[in-house]
Amino acid sequence: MESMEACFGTRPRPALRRLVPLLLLRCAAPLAAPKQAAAPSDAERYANRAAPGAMVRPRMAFRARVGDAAHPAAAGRYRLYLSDACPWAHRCAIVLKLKGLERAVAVTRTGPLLENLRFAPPFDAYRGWPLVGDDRFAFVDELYEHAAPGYRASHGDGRPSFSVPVLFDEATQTIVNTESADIADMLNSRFDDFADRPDVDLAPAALAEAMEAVNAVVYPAINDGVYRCGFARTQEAYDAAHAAHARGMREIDGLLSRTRWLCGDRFTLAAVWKSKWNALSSKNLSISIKSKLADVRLFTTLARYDAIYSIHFKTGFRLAADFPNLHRFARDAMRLLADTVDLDFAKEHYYASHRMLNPAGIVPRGPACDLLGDDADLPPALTLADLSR
Ligand SMILES: N[C@@H](CCC(=O)N[C@@H](CS)C(=O)NCC(=O)O)C(=O)O
Repeated sequence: MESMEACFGTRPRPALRRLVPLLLLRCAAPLAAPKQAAAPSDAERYANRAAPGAMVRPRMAFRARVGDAAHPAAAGRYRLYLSDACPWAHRCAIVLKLKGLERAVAVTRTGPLLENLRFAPPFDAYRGWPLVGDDRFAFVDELYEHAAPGYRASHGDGRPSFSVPVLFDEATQTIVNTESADIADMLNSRFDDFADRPDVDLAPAALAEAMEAVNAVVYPAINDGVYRCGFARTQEAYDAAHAAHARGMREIDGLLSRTRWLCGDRFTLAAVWKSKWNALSSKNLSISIKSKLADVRLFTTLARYDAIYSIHFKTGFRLAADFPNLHRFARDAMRLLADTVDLDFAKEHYYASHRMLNPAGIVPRGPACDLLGDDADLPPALTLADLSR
């Protein structure tokens, strides 16, 4: 989320380092179904407190679930508000497509520019995204206010978050959830009775621990890591964010030199993290897993990386040149997911919405970053059948 509220945390510890023991524990635990109850969000668990001026995401206000008594699963009842610019919303668009839910869940898309986005107060004029073809709401702020009257006022002088994705319940006229990880999981698992492809399963319960282990690096260091670089407000915060990001990119690139997907057909967590955790290898921790939601999450960041994050967010790397395995992964996934990517639209959003980072709103030409093209070096493209249970 493009949160601009600074966090003046005091502990200068890179986020990734704090995650290592967590990842270790999670990987060592027996595989188990995910617990639904009151699990903290990624944002809460991996809050970025690396340095004064570090970006911190606000806690998402809406975390209900389809399948709860108030929100039973049904076709034609829910609407998803998405922006093709947003990597978090992109997760949901991908799951929607792969599951074949386009007829069961309505979708409203946004225009490219956040209306009156500012870095500092006052935030009264901030409207969020314009909604395309919506006859009820012109901007996302109206949707939030309709579903939760007083939402803007509840933020006082702070900037209200009018983020997408939003999963909206037309029957109750309420927002169910605004957290992409939750929404993607719900689309994957709660709408099977209405999906064209109910057999596609992007997050089998048996692999929950393994996916979580990968996400524990991909989320803070890569998905959110690029934002932590881009919205750092001090050199110190940027340096800390960049160091954690660079480390995560190198580690995931290293993992992908050995597997096709993040949780490739078979890999040992000990091998993945061997450089840091030699002690682990003696414990023979091996988990058999296939391509899962973790890959979706990595892809949405990589698809925007060269054209946007490396320039606009000062992440400082070029995928193709600097991370050959991440680049191979992105090209491989792109063959199945190309029609969910609109890079020109995303570029316009980032460069022209974030005037505090790019005052003239100039959208750079290039760099050339066509992930499609000659794929003779890649295995046969992933198919929907490959994703089925
Ligand atoms: N935690 C949220 C973050 C979503 C998010 O950051 N969305 C951004 C676009 S990339 C947004 O809508 N920002 C506008 C705002 O927060 O007002 C999620 O993963 O769903």
